[in-house]
Amino acid sequence: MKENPETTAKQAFVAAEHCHTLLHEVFSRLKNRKDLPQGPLDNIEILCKHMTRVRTFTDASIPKKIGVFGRPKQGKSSLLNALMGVEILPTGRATTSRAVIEIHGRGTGNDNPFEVLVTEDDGFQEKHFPADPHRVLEITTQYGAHGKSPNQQSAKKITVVGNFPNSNIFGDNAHLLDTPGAETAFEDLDKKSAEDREGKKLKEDTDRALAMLDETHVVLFITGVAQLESPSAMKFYKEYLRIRRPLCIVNFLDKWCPEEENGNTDPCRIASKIYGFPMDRTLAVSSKWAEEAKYEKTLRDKDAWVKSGMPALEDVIRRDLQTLTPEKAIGFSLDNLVTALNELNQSLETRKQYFPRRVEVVSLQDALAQCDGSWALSIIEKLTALSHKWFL
Ligand SMILES: Nc1nc2c(ncn2[C@@H]2O[C@H](COP(=O)(O)OP(=O)(O)OP(=O)(O)O)[C@@H](O)[C@H]2O)c(=O)[nH]1
Ligand SMILES: [Mg+2]
Repeated sequence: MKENPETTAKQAFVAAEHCHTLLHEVFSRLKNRKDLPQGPLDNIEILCKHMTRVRTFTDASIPKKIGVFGRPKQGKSSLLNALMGVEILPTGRATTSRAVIEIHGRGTGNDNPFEVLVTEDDGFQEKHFPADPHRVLEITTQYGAHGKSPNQQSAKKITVVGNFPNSNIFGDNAHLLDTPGAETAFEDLDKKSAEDREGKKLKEDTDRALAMLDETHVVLFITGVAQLESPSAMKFYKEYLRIRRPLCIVNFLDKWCPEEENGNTDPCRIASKIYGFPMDRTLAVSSKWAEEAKYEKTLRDKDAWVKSGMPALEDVIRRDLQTLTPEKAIGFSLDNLVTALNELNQSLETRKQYFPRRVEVVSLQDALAQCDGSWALSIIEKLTALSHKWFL
């Protein structure tokens, strides 16, 4: 008899809990060892954090949030407009995004107009039904940006719900988050005392930024090619983002001048060196080229779109969204755990102290045995092979 999908999802979720326990126990045994190389320890911590996020999806209807973080004016809103395939977020040199803007895609076949929910600073909420994207942009500019005109009103959060036929991201039940330059809050907080008024405001901004980070499942960290060495961005990345395994995006590719960079044609390589970004998670894009290639799929210049880096970015985002499901996350975590344990560069006897314990492995295998699907069987086989090594 075929299992009901809800039971199957629950069983996969239980297996994810056991996998998280296994990772957490390994990390607890390792974390205070100063004599071990930091890289593999960091990677195991990242896997634990990843599993924490996977465990928030207790139900398939819970959306996955993709958030863009970076210094002001690095092109966060422009990048999101390109990923959505429509210009509904305020961008520009003069305006600064102020409110958090969350965008929900409705999925195909639903032609209802946009809905925009504005939550003002005092908690008051109002709903708008703009007829077209241009009207949405007017609303997000009026409430979500400041610096352009004295008529602008402030809002804490804006939620836009709509149809995004030019986007390849929303199909995975994802929400997008545009965040005001979060890391400046951390930088300035260092300088200001939390006692004075401005300090209090910054403390609020910082707390909000951290809360936003905690509810973001796929973190995009964006920096312009000209700002690669910004100290506040580096600090923010190292302290808060690195552990969340972000996708690192180097924007303004159209401004990259290889002649000025000793002929180096790859800004990702430089960014990766400066920050320690993993190369396989670093991408260069130009939101300007994406806009020039045209957002509308039917009008799009395909070569120019590829050159802008957007299709490659869409692919890795979708891949990351996949790794948030227990089915993918468990296999992915175990593979990476094995790599990290091998990288400890210790003798087998020393490494054995950190290997998963038999009880942790058996609990995970038992939970996987209850799951329906070839994915679970292949992980059970993998674990059996590993057990021969771990428990000899
Ligand atoms: N040449 C070029 N300009 C870009 C690119 N991306 C963004 N811009 C421009 O840079 C300016 C800032 O872009 P935004 O998207 O508003 O940046 P932001 O990070 O959202 O800014 P804040 O919300 O104020 O923090 C705008 O004038 C954009 O048109 C790019 O890839 N190339
Ligand atoms: Mg912005």
